[in-house]
Amino acid sequence: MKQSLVATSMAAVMSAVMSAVVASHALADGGIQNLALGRDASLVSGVSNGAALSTLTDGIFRPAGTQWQNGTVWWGGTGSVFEIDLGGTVEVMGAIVQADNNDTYRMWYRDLGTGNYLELWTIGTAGGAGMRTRPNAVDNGQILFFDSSVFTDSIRIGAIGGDGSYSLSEVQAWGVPAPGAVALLGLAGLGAGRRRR
Ligand SMILES: [Ca+2]
Ligand SMILES: [Ca+2]
Repeated sequence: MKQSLVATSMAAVMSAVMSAVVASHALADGGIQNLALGRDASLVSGVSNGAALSTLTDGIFRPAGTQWQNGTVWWGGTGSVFEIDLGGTVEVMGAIVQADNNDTYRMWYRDLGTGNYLELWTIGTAGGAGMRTRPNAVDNGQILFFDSSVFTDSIRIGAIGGDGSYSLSEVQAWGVPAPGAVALLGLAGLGAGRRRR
């Protein structure tokens, strides 16, 4: 009998948590924003040439097909990694990146528990030439939504392969700021507390 009550109680807690998760995402659909906009970008390793790193997060794309070194942040080799400080804990759901068309880039996010940077999006090549937006080369507003959102405070991006000549002009991380994340963590704590009784 007691076990049955515990099971029922746990089911109720899990149901509440899941409802909150769904509600959080429903809210996000209306309030999603570019969390990287205006945030500090820095060079973690390697070299950077051309435009200021602030152009990575200024919300402005280069005209599609712009030559790769024209008004962009550019470099050679795969040693350069850039970091964007998201200004606190956020929930990142998707991203948009404009980069040289004929290379593969990768975006990582900082795991809040371990501090390690984990793979978030492998950004493939795009048709055409020069600067091209991913995921949609003809629509700078289309977001690539990840299979699952991540809670983080920092993302990194770099080139992982291509012709050795790399460039970026815009990096956007779309999602919701801290309040949603804090609410979720609070609910998780509530569930843990009830389970201990
Ligand atoms: Ca830009
Ligand atoms: Ca290239």
